[in-house]
Amino acid sequence: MGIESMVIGKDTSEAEVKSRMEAWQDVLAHGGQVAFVIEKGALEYDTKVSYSNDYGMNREEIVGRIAEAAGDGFIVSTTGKISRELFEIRAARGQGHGHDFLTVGSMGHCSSIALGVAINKPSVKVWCIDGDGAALMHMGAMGTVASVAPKNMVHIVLNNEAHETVGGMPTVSGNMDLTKAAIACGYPEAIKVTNETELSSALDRAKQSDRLLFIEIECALGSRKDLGRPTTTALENKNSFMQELSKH
Ligand SMILES: Cc1ncc(C[n+]2csc(CCOP(=O)(O)OP(=O)(O)O)c2C)c(N)n1
Repeated sequence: MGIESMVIGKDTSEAEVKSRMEAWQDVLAHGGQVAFVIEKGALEYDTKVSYSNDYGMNREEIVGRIAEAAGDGFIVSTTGKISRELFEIRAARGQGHGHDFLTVGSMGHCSSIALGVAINKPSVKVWCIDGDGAALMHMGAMGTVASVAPKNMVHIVLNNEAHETVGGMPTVSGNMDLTKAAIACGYPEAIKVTNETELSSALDRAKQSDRLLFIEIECALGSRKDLGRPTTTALENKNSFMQELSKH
């Protein structure tokens, strides 16, 4: 792409950055682009930033509950730790991964992918597990999902009011009402879950429901320190998901 770059690591000095900036003046003066690539741990702050919300339910436990409720259904999960947690839950339970599509990288697109599956496989139930940041990133998808309103789809948003996967920076979902937004978009039914009891009844409702359902679940920030990453490639995941779907 013709973009000059410099990797900044732990040992890079300020002088090195400064001299590279000077060397790049000519590129910038001619409308060119330059990039710094910052390695993990390269930057430090004196003040520790910590994010929090007021919610109590743990995201990984909620994902586990949804996987249990989904049973033989198919799950399309969003980018980030939600999919990583789902992958590890399946492994811990000795289950395969063929009923899960992990939307690696494509933040905001899992409800659109779930919609495509739901339209084309009306005999299976499709459970979409979204994040608030991802849902907000491509919120237009909610209007599309609601306008099609597949009877066999459940759209769940785990709302921790943050981009937890990448550090916990707040989203704007704390200033708005996603459940009301879903109704305004045209979802025929939308439920907000704030505690364990409501979670159980919402998941029961989702199992029985024969119309498009939206569920927003308030959840705490944080995740396991030792949370791993899927051990299968995205291509393997897609192929096994399609193979399982083709049986229906
Ligand atoms: C277009 C795009 N921007 C940024 C990212 C990096 N990214 C991966 S997960 C994530 C945060 C997702 O936040 P949310 O959907 O709220 O889920 P949470 O991590 O809080 O569970 C970000 C910013 C990405 N994958 N794609």
